[in-house]
Order: sequence, then C-alpha cells, then structure tokens
Amino acid sequence: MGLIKFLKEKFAHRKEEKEEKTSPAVSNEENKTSSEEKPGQINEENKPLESQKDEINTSFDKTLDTTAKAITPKEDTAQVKEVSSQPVISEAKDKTTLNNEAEASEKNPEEPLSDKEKEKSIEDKYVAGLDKSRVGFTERLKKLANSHKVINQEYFDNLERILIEADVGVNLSLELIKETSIEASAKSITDPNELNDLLIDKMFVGYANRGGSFQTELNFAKEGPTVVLMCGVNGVGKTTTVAKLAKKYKDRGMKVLLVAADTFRAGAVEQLAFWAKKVGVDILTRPNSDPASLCYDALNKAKAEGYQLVLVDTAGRLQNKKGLMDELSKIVRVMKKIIPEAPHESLLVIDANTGQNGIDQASVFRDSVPLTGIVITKMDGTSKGGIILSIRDQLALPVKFIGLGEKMDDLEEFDLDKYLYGLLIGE
Ligand SMILES: Nc1nc2c(ncn2[C@@H]2O[C@H](COP(=O)(O)OP(=O)(O)OP(=O)(O)O)[C@@H](O)[C@H]2O)c(=O)[nH]1
Ligand SMILES: [Mg+2]
Repeated sequence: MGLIKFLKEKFAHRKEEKEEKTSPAVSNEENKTSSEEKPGQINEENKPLESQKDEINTSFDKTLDTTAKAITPKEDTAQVKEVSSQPVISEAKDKTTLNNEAEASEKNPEEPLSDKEKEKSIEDKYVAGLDKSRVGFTERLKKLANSHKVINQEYFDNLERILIEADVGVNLSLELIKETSIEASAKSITDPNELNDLLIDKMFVGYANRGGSFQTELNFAKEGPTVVLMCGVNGVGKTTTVAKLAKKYKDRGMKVLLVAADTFRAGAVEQLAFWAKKVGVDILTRPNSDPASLCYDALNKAKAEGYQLVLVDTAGRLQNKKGLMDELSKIVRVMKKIIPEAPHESLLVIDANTGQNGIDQASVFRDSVPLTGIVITKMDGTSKGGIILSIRDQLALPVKFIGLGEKMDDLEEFDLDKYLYGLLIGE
C-alpha cells in the first residue's frame, strides 16, 4: 500500500469527525465509505509499512511512565530561585515582548483534555504548523500534475525544483528524482499523479532506511538526573525550547531544574528566569560567570536535591567562533565529572527557516559536542518542511522535537506519521 493511502486510513478519524460536525443528521455508519477505512485497523496489505514504522515511531509515553514510576517526586518544587540581583532587560527581548509571548502561551483554563482530545490537539498542531510547507510542497506537486498530461523531462525538472525549494536538499532531491524516474519507466507509469505518489513513497522509505538512530524519545538516565544540553546558533529558539520542554515534563510530574548557562548575552538570564517563573520550575543562575562552572554546580545540586530533569540553556554561538565552540566542549567535560553519562542528550536547535545552512551548523557543532538529536523550531513559519528529510539524509541524527508555534504548548515530540500527514494531506 502506498504512503498516501496508509496516511488517509490512519487518520481517517479526522475526516469522519469533520463530516460528523458538518452533517450531524447523518449517522456514523453512513459516513464511513467502507469498513477498511476504520482508524487503527491494519490489513495484511499494509503490514510491511507498519513494520518499517515500528522502528521510527516512539514509545515515548511508555518510557515516561516507566521513568515516572522509577523516580518518586519528593515535593512540589514550583518555586523560582533567582540568584540574579539586578535584573537587566535585554535590548533584544524586553519585558513587553516576553509578556506577549507568555500571554500567547497562557494555559487554557478549561477542563483537562482526555487522551483522545490530546491526540487530536497534537494532530491539529501538526496540520496547522505545516500549513505553509503543505502549500509550498504538496499543493505545488498537485498543480504540476494537473498541468501535465504526460511525464517528460520538463516535468522532472519542475519536480526537482519543487523538492529543492522545499529544502529536501540538492543531493537527496536528485537521488529521489532518479530513483522515481527509473521505477516509473519500469512500471510504465504515465499518470503524473501516480508518479507523484511514487516519489512520496520513496521519500518515506528513504527516511526509514537511512542509517543512524531513529530514537525520538529522550534518553532518560537509568537513575539520577537526566541532563539535556541545548545548543545552537543565535536566535534559533533554544531558550524558548528549554521553557517548552520544562513545561512538558513538569506537566508529566517531573522535578525540573533549568540552568541559565547563557551567561554571555545581556538579558538572557532574565529571559530564562521569566519562563521558569511562568512555568513554575526551579532555575539556577549566576550572571557573568563561567558557564562550565555553573553547570558543575547545577549537576551537583540536581543530584543532591533529587531533580529528575536538568535543562541547560546555552548562549547562541556562530559555528565559526572557535572560543565559543570550545566552551561547549568544556561544559560537556565538566558535566562528566559529576555524572559520567551526562549530558544524556545534546540537542542542536535548528531554525527551519535557515534551511540547508542548518545542516552545515550541525556538522560543525558535532565536532565540539556529541550531538544526540535535533530540535527543529519555527516550522510553522516556513514552507521548507522538507528540511526534516534532509537532516535525516545528511546527518543521520533523529529529529526529537518540532516547534510548531510560539506558544508554550507548541512543541511536540517528532512523529513521522503526523508530520507526513500534515505535510501531504492536512485536513
Ligand atoms: N513561530 C515560532 N517561533 C518560535 C518557535 N520557537 C521559538 N520561536 C521564537 O523565536 C524567537 C527567538 O527565540 P529564543 O528562544 O530567544 O532563541 P535563542 O536561540 O535562545 O536565542 P539566543 O539566546 O539569542 O541565541 C522568540 O521570539 C521565540 O518566540 C517556534 O517553534 N515557532
Ligand atoms: Mg537564548
């Protein structure tokens, strides 16, 4: 079974719900086109695809359940320990901006969502967050197919342009086109729509078959604190991601410590302290100090006080600034003195808008920090959704989280099916 068909079946509940809403008089049974379209039902035909996906899909909730049981939170830790005495308001981020961002992320005061509602809201975020990418990629593919009766060289040239402009990457785009054209001629495919479906299947199979880790869940420590180091170039969304992760895991019952290791940029500490207060987690700060020594103290504190998750925000640094890159290696070295396995995750944050430059950033950061995964931010603001494939292709690193908006709840664990659904179908 092709990918598009698989996705339509997997997410059929969305269509059914939509139809129920628009025509309430029509019964559920009448709404279903066939019994095969029931969500979650796997027939013999789609088993191979399912087994490929097993490798990719996360068992994140399960991992968290186990982790949460293994470590018993001691007490409510929703208090902020701000060490900074003289708050300095950043030029880049004044209080009004921060308050606006916070307002945008205010918690919905309504009843807690059921599991089904939560799942639906995550799907909605993927669909909305990938809006621009869908228009830039899928809609263009459809238009191209509709404007051509036959597949010719000009068709393939256009296809190539669409892939490259969606940031799939030049090499991967060329490879995909080549493989698709060979298979299309072997199968005597002449319908452009059919060819597009074949291309999409190849993109997905390629993603699944690349080497490297597929693990999208955080690598939690077996015991003691799990340390996550966040790094990346300036302004990509590191601090916001730290705040979003803090909220996510606090909501799941974990005792979280934020470490303001961006002691470089004026106002960075205050920005993180603001979020710590808003989210209700503890923070360790020491403006103008050495970030490595702050991390040393933070890990000691985390061990002594039973923190389960330590999220370390670092300063934005250009990959060509050797001094700053060395500082990152030093942070990692020092952490290991306290917790030999730390950092359990070193996540590189990449702004989806930066496209292929993000790939270059990763290959340089890798020399200083043993990167374990990628966070893609600002996916909602770009039409370059193909960057995910490019990262997988060139870095063989898993995308662990995806930023789909500015609100605190707009960070999701990366889920390939939801991503593909948002990118390719999105209803
Ligand atoms: N639309 C959108 N905006 C985001 C997302 N993630 C972060 N941002 C915005 O990006 C801007 C920069 O975010 P920061 O978290 O300050 O970035 P940073 O990497 O910590 O920046 P430096 O510390 O200066 O290097 C903020 O306005 C965020 O609200 C996202 O997923 N979507
Ligand atoms: Mg920052």
